[in-house]
Amino acid sequence: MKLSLVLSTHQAQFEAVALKGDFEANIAKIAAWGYDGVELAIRDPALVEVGTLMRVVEDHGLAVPAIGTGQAWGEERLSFTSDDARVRAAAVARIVSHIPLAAQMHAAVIIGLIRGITPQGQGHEDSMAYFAEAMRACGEAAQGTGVRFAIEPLNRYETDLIHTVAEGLAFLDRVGMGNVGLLLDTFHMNIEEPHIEESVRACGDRIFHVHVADSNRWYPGAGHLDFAGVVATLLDTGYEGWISGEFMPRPDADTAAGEAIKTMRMLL
Ligand code: LER
Ligand code: MN
Repeated sequence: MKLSLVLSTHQAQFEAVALKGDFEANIAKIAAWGYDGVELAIRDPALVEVGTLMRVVEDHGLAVPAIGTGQAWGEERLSFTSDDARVRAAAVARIVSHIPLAAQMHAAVIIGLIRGITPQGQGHEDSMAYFAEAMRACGEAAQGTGVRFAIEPLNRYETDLIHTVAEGLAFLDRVGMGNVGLLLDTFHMNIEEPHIEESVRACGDRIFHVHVADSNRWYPGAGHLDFAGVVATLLDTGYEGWISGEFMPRPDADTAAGEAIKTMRMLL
């Protein structure tokens, strides 16, 4: 397993994005701390200079294991489950527009907050049907590209749609596409899973990506989660992918990023 850190390509409102701002300086720091890769949070690929971005990342010897897409919800309110068909179509188009970039980077595309929240007056099942339809459209658009989508169960305070691994696995069966799997985030799991290790085990080979933050969403080691148990269970499932640090920049971004890799390296 390899380690990466979440970085936004532009100023973001999402506070768990550990480092914002000066992209190249941050990439240099991430490489210097010893991370193998950087997970990029990209609101809109059309606004990103892909060539420059890749040159900076590759010059520092880093890979891009995954692309975060949640800012399109946070800042533009694009959502797979809006009650407005035009918004749903725009959300799908936005995610589909990540595919060429993701293919070039060999990155997974994260489906987190872009699924939205059930609007008032709409049934939960209608939202789930819209969500499944959107995922199938994305999965089909990525056929033959090697790009995979990682759906992230999120805690109840962020969405009403898929909180647990069990709900995530049932949803994968409903979508029925091999290029759609799960992203496990230890912060959300700590809130929603009855037993974190058992839930990791239940995923088998459907884990496409992993986020780590401690119970308080600080860096691993700053709370009370058992990361040794999580890592051992991931290994048991045969997971060979990436573990990405996605935590709050507390007490400050540099301390958090440095402490996180110390803790995670010890366990790997
Ligand atoms: C949001 O809480 C989160 O964990 C992100 O990875 C969602 O895109
Ligand atoms: Mn996450």
